[in-house]
Amino acid sequence: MRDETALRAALADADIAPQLMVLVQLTGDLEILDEVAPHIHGAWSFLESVPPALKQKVADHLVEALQDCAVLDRPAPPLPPSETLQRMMSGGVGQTVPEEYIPLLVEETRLGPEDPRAVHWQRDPVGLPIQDFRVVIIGAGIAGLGMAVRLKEMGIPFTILEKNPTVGGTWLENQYPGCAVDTPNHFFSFSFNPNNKWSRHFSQRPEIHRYIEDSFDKYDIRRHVRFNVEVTEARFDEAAGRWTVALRRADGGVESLSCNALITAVGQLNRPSIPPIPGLDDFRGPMFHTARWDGSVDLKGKRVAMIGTGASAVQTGPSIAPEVETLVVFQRTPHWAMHNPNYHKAVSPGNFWCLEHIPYFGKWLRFQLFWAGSDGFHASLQRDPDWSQPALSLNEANHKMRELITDYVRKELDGDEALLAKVIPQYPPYGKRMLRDNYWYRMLKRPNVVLETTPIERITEHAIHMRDSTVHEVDVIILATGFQASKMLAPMEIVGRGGNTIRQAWGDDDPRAYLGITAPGFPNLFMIYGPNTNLAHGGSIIFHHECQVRYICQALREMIEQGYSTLEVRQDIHDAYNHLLDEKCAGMVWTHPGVTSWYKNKANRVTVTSPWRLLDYWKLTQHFVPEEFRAGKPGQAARVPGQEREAVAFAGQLPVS
Ligand code: NA7
Repeated sequence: MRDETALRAALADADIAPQLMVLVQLTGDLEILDEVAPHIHGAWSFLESVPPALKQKVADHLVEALQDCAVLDRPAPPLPPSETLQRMMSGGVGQTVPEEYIPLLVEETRLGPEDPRAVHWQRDPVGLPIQDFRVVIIGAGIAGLGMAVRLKEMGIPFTILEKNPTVGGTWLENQYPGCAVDTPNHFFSFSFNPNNKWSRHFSQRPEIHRYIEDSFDKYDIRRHVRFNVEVTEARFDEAAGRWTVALRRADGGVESLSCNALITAVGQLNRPSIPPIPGLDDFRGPMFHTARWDGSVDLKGKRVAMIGTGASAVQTGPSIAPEVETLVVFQRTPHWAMHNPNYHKAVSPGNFWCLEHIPYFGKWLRFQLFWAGSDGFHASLQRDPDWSQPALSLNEANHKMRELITDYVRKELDGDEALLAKVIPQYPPYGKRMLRDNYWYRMLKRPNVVLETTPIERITEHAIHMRDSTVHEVDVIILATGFQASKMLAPMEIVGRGGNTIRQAWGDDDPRAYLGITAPGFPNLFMIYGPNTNLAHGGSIIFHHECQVRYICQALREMIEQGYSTLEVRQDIHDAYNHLLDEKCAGMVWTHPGVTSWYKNKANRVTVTSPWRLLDYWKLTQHFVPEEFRAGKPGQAARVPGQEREAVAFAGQLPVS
């Protein structure tokens, strides 16, 4: 290390766990691991009580190790054996990291020298008809970007169709004040493109959007995107094994494209849900949805109404409350919101420096955050049939969480029990999406903020009328009312084999797919962020996208290498998977009686959210299994590759945790 002073200053300020991990990795010194580990009580950086003298010892040893590396010009040390890694990881997060997670963690953090999520050709690509294969991706958000990067690596030609004038998807469209990520940023980023420059642990929208834009440029994907074109219809021609994609240009003109494989990367949360409140259209003042924020409306000094108290509302409300004259929040059902001490914090200068200059620091930080926010809560979201308070919670751990959050909220509300009773849900924590407290409760205590919990009766030209005859005169209405999540792929008309449409297959709001990626009747169609792939217990949606992208790349590889013109998941495989999925959801918090959320459809079926642990889904999508599909070659009927097998014993394959 050239600049020891800067290094020492950074280490004095940086998180101890990643420092320790780097040290152990560089030196193999497990003694210091054993010395420090007992003082680490959890994966979040604030859950350690390492004595200053011990921190200094770690720093001194690390300075020495880094100097040795630099002086000896040593190559990166080989990956420690799995047992050592497990010991290191467990020590680093103060919990036992089960052995089964190690391969996933090594992959997610890219601790090894390879890029394990890259899909390589199994046959010599020279001579394969790769250039004749055309892929269309719909959507230039995070999912479309991740897909494009991998297709590019494989040399498969593709075009991205994007309805917006630029990239970013949900991070472009949601421009409401306070919009931010609530997954820790250092793992809310592609595993192949980590970002050392996040300014905050949970960054604001502009920074995330910039990351997406930079990634499009870094991988030179932008030139593959056609902007301002909205896909209206996609129709499959079985004989040709191709999709014809109809699109509408901004000038109103229409055209069509043909491709072998169609990949939807349109997100789940981009069609605003406008509440059917009587009189909504009669309102004379500005009224807009959070995802269609009207920046031309100056809220300063205005009487503002905000309908909804979900994730968008808890970010918007505290951001506008200080400037508006009054803010009336209309809560239909309260949400649970957790406190995280890092939520509003900037990344410390020490961490920032170490991320930039110390090899592996970022990888170990990513590991730590992944562990902090992944499968830890999954077990506590399962219903205990013998639990004594089933209306309020699911099991002992879930009940403890209820009590912890309630205590926290009580403090935030200065012991205002009347307000507390209004904001603490009657359903178990995690029944709806768990929010991060963005000073929401403090906001409710402001003199210019009113929490209204009576149902809305109707809206008139200048006011919102409540069922108890209260009238709130307002100047502006903000609809923080969420999205039509279950109406997946709408409003596109997707016409599959035999002229059947996706709406016929799914109805208005009952989407199903195998692994959330592919559906029978729709050959050569793959979805990213499809049915039951949203994450609600933890994790980063980018992680899930990467799982899906790898799987899709393997499917396309199979098509190209085997010369298949069609690839369609078997109905029995799809049905068995969905049966298991429904069974799994039935025991989980989202189906708790009395909870409504965007995770479910009108029939109370969970359509959006995944019931699997991240580990399970990672395993399920790790290897494309050709026998689960029917494949067709030009001029031949589709069949199951290899021998004709009946339904594979799926229950045995699916990890049911
Ligand atoms: P959400 O989480 O779906 O929240 C929508 C909110 O709007 C929620 O509080 C709803 O109450 C409320 N709502 C919806 N319709 C009405 C009507 N008709 N009357 C009163 N209140 C209503 O959407 P967000 O945009 O906040 O977050 C969506 C996701 O985007 C988020 O989880 C992140 O993943 C990103 P309810 O709870 O249904 O009683």
